Amino acid sequence: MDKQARIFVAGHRGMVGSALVRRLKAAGYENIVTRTKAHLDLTDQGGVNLFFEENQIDVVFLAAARVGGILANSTMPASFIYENLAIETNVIHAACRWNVSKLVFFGSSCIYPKACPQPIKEEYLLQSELEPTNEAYAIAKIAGLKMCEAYNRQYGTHFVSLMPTNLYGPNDNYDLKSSHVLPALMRKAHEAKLRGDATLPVWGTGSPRREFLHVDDLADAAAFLMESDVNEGVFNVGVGDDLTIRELAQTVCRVVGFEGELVFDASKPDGTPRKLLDVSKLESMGWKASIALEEGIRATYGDFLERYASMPRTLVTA
Ligand code: GFB
Repeated sequence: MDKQARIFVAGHRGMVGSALVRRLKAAGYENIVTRTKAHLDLTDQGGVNLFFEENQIDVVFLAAARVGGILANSTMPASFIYENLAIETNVIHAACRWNVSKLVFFGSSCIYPKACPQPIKEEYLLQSELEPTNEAYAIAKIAGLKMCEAYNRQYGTHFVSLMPTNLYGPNDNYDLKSSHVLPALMRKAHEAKLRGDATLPVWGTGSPRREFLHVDDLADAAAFLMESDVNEGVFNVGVGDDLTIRELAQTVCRVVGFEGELVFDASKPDGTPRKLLDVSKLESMGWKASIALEEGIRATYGDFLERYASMPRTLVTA
């Protein structure tokens, strides 16, 4: 891969996009193109088309997306389906029109059916019903990967899709109304420790199982795919192992140093019972995750502490 290639990282301010920029810069890529939302609204079709017309982009990482945890997904389904469909439609179509040589699209493990056999292979897609709490987001992400396949078939483009499991790492969202479980528990445990609380509220029953991938591992997998001669397909990315939400909460508390008791709130949704990815397809090509969960959570807690002072404090705590 030419180190001078013009690489557009869409969504560079997010957790995934910022990890990609770090990874690409470390590998010596010199022409990384980014735009803030104020300068380029990816839901604006005309603006996106003009951006591609003017910028001779060689490679696209489509990491821009409306994302959120179980509560945000279930209460704002219209925003999740509209914004993600608009971003995907505009960027994928313009990338084809303006002759981008390779595009990596990022989806999510929630695209797979709720009652999937575990671990989940790529070919289980669309075999049965989706998990209702994130159906709108999943439909949008399925549309994105199907667009990549359709453009490859009709126009001979080289668009590949990565389906990461639940992600965490530096630059995560710590707003408790919209965050995923790992950053939410980190913040709650930290604040409970500061207040000297005896208990920590955890949503749901604690029994769902989740797999967690450090975002630097995802960025590494994406760079690996970009540099490979693979030009189509869907690839799961994960660590190949999962744990219960209870075990995750215990791990986060150990890292943060909160010694109180976990209290489960079964009035909050559990979501899908399990979504462990089968990662053998990417592994057979020679890529494997390398950051162990507790080590990754420790590093992420360091990042959280640096950001904590500047976080708004008007957030819900339950
Ligand atoms: O990470 P999370 O919001 O999303 O929740 P999903 C995972 C599990 O953790 C659920 C529980 O069973 C939650 O009830 N949980 C416990 C908490 N305490 C908390 C908390 O304080 N905050 C949050 N957020 N959860 C999302 C999808 O599903 O995952 C998206 O909605 C996407 O579409 C994303 O796929 C990766 O893993 O259930």
